[in-house]
Amino acid sequence: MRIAVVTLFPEMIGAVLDWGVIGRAIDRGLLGLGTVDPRDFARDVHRTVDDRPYGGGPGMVMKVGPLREAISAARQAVPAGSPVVALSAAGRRFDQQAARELAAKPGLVLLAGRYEGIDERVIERDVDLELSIGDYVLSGGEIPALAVIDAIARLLPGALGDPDSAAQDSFTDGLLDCPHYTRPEEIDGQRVPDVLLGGDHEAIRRWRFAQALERTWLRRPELIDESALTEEQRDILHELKASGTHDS
Ligand code: 9D3
Repeated sequence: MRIAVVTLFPEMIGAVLDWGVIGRAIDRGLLGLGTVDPRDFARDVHRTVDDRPYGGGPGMVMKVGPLREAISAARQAVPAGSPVVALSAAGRRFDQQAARELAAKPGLVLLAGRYEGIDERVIERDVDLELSIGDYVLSGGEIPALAVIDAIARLLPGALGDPDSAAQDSFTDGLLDCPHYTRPEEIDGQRVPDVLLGGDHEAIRRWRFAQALERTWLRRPELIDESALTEEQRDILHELKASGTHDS
């Protein structure tokens, strides 16, 4: 997959993505990443990329001219059929389902806005989809673009070094993670749960699933889709709901 990010702060993108899973995906050639800076398409002496909003009010708006030219350049850098996705606080919420859908595309143009926003005519004509990463106010689209790239890159086949990691993710897909422990077995009276020390892999599998389900039920009950659970999993959920010992 090839991703081109349109941004006034290209250094923000490279600085984060050279590391870890994404850096490896780039090294392995699974992911190609570039940036296009609208300022490089501004022709005036001040290289202006923003202007005052019609109708007045605070802040500035990203101008159509340099932004459109930057988007065109970005489109040339990705395969045909790659959608243009704007990061916007007013967009549809980005979630794991959206990550899976975007990971199946041949490429993406990600448009990270600054200032109060982007001239609406760019959104109307040049943008296929607007995405938000959550209901809080950030100062621009670069951090959301990084979040979207990270979520997509780790879904690319071969991106996770250990093929088991990818399979593990689907095991508790849509649930919160179970607790994790490593050595030592005991610190200041805090012990690793006995089941994890026993080597009964079926018991461990069931314990981890029950933990994930219990946490999800307590913290994010709206994530649980009972119809997507197996009969064994539904039984664990019903025991959990009946027991009422909800103290974790
Ligand atoms: C205080 C400014 N707001 C007035 C109602 C509008 C606003 C403009 C620009 C809010 C945020 C931004 C910059 N944010 C993004 O570009 C952004 C974002 C976000 O702020 N939160 C969650 N997801 C995203 S995606 C892009």
